[in-house]
Amino acid sequence: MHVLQRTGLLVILVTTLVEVKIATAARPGPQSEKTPVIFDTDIGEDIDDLWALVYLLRSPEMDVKLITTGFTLPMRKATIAAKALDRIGRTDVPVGAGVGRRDYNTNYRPWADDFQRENYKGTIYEDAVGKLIDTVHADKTGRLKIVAVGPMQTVAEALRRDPSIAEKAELVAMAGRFRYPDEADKKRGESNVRCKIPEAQRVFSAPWKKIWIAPWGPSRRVHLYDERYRHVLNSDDAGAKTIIEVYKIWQDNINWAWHDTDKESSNLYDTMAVHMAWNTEPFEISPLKMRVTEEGLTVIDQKRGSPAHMAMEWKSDFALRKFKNELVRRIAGSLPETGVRLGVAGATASVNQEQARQLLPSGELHRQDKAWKAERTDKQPQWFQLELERPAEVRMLKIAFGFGARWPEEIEILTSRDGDGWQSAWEGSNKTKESGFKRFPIKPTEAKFLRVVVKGHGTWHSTLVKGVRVYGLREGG
Ligand SMILES: [Ca+2]
Repeated sequence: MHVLQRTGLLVILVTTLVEVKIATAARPGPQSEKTPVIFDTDIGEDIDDLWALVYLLRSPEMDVKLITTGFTLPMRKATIAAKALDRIGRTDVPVGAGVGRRDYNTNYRPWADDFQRENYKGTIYEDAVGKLIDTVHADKTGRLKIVAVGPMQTVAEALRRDPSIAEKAELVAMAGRFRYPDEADKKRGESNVRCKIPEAQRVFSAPWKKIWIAPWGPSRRVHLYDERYRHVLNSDDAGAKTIIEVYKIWQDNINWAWHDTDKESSNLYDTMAVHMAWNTEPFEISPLKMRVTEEGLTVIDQKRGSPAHMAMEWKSDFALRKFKNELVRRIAGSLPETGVRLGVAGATASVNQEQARQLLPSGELHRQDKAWKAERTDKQPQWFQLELERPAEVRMLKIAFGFGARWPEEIEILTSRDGDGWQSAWEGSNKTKESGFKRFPIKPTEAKFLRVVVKGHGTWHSTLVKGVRVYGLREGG
């Protein structure tokens, strides 16, 4: 059992270690160094905290100094975090039980109920608040971030005990809601803020070095429901397996949302805040001022609010997909490089359009006499074009050429989001004389349309295409 009270000795030890580390690792400069992080979570309520925790621990940009829990059953939640750390081999990260009511169940039950603190290899502090304060003051990098993804009682209590911590750390919070398409939504607000309103007011009015906010709207869009989810579901990775195991238990425990755990994740709000802590690139970030109202709503208030960097939206759907790829890669290992076969809705061509329309969308390997044919002409270039069922990140084409008088010597593959603007994704010569599908790996590109331009035929031969298949990562099952 490793429940430690704060002692002077420990503080001295931690400080000494930090100083030694700084002295030996000062060379590469601040950009190449890890960001120290305190992760404050209500793990045990929603399942997204567990995804966020695994993602955080798998992010080499971050150095997790402490995990603190809160909202309800803080010690039970600390043991949930500890069991997760044990499962993924990260018992080096200390956990602390923070502030919260004690008469409640967790939605992960009975997952951590049999967990023996006495046998736990790592450290669980009974006073997360004190440990949080110590950790902030022990930081010598000046880059410490508190990533808060639950109702903020523990952070608020730390500020009450020692208001000076705010000036030494940045706050990154999954919190708040700033857009209400529906009037009725206004009553609901966002739960991390609404559940503990005075605490949220205290946290957001404190003079943090910076405040970063991942609000409800864009964070709600983190949802896996395609081959990305299936990749996590089928992964042998200990982090992925732990997430899926608890996700199924969690789904059985809750009655406010239903997800088919064989097909999709729930909304992974908290993962956005973790991502924001090391990479703000995918977000539209507005420097605004915000405050928490008495009713627990978050509002933009340029006069009375606190300055915050608010990620009001993802820069693009592509930016969101890129983030999801990274999330999945870090949790479950690399996705299959070429993705899966994508549905083709239609085809057209510079010549023999009807032939292209009938033959190419199927992805079948057609007989030579059924192939799409370019014309025997010097008119260049000739092409066929595919329209995908929905936009996707395209990664590979397979094309089966037929035995024409000569093979097309040059091929260019172009991609387009709208069928108007085109960009080159692959260009080269096709020398092989294989009769089946030949692979053309292309740089991952978001596209709805693909055009294959065939060059090098002339009046004495034509290009024959017996089939074409497209591979990549798509949105949606
Ligand atoms: Ca949470």
